[in-house]
Amino acid sequence: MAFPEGFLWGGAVSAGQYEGGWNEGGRGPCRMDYTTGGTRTSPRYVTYELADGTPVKAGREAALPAGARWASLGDCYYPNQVAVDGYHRWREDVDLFAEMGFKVFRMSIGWSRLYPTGLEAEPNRAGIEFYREMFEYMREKGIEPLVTLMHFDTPLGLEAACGGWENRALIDHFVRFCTTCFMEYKGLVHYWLTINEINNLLSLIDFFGGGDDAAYQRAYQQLHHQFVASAKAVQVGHAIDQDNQIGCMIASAATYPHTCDPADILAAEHKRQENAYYCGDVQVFGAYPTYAKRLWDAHNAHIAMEPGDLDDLAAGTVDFYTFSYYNSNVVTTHEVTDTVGGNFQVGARNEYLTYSDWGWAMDPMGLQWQLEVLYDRYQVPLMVVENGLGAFDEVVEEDGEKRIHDPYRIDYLRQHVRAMETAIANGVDLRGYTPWGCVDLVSMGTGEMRKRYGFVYVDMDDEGKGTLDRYRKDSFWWYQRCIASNGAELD
Ligand code: P53
Repeated sequence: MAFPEGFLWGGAVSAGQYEGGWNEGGRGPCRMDYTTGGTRTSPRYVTYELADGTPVKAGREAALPAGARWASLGDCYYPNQVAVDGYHRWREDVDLFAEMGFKVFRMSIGWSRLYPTGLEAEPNRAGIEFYREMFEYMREKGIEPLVTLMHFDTPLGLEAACGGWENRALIDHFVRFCTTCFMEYKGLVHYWLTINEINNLLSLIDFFGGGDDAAYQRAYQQLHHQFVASAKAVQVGHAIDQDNQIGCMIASAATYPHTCDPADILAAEHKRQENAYYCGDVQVFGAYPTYAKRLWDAHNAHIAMEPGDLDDLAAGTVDFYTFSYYNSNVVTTHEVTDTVGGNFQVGARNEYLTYSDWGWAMDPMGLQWQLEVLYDRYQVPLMVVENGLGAFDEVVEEDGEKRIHDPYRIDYLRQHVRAMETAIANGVDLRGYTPWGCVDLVSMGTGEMRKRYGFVYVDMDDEGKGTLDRYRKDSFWWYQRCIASNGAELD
């Protein structure tokens, strides 16, 4: 048997991309709610009004100017405000997951559902009960929750009061939120991830290009605070329930050198250190790696730390390592004309691979490579908690039923399941697989609905039109067979 008994097959979503219900149940806003829809080639914006009422569209990470207020503008669409209405339809979705045979469902707790501004001393009971009902229902259906505590949704109230993660005040606010989650859901949830794709703070500077030293300084400082916050959360989570298994979550695109020029080999390794290992090493080993100083020096970054921070990092190491894997990237020190476009700036084109409609290199063997390298490096259990193909789907009417034929998605997933199988045979301790957007949801990068990942189709378009009804795609039945056979039947 290739996959071990008890292997956790499932799927993944995040609160901000799935739930909607952005101003219901006492929830406070987060930045995503005021972020417009984009496309592969046109960026998303945040919107606000200046004190005199002038509307402004600004870059996604822009700070709110003094006197301005976040605002939805009449001529913009904000896909995350309604998303795919998971807030009201989660029960139907959990039923569909159960029908596919899910053992695990990765979801996130919206921080601002529990703490509307992030600053409150006491949590919002409606938010607490919302997730409790969901966890209880999942348990009834035999589905284990895998819960991300923060998935790109720092409450805007905290940004207003503190400015964001560059302010170490966020550590305590985050730990208070996590403590509430561990206490309230003790016995209902055993698997936790502290911060989604924590390394994005750093690697997205690289993907989008044009980052100056100030951008790196800010990212390294924010990351330090997130490392400490995550490590404190791990300590609290273990103290509250010894059965809690708490992991990190790293975006792990494989990074390859373009040529065998030693300069390319070194450049690719340095990129991996900066974009992936830096965060994983701190969270798994509990200390900054030896190459950290080189990374900081390259951008003249100086990290403010307080006494006790390094002790916290050492005391709050994670129990397992999880990562997202969609694609690989190519790094080179040479001039290249054949580059990859898409919503990220990702370097040279890999002539051995084919690319998705959004310009992401499809590379199943890269997943095997990642699994083997990461397991050898960390020697803690691994989980692939995001993977999948963002693609256009077409709904066709057949025999009065709506069908979605998605052989491209089945093909992508099959190859990645085979890659996991090989890695396991080669000795990797892989515990679970939760493909991204198991029910269609809003793309984080582009804000599109038409970039779909799901086994379950959601009738919703990029202007907010649709019934939000759910339909099973062909991949639904494929994944059901895959799970029922524990990964043996993939055709
Ligand atoms: P979308 C950047 C780099 C790598 C993964 O992405 C990323 C991002 C942010 O876009 O996001 C992760 O939706 C993330 C999910 C996201 C998913 O990958 O742009 O954890 O929230 O939806 C896929 O196609």
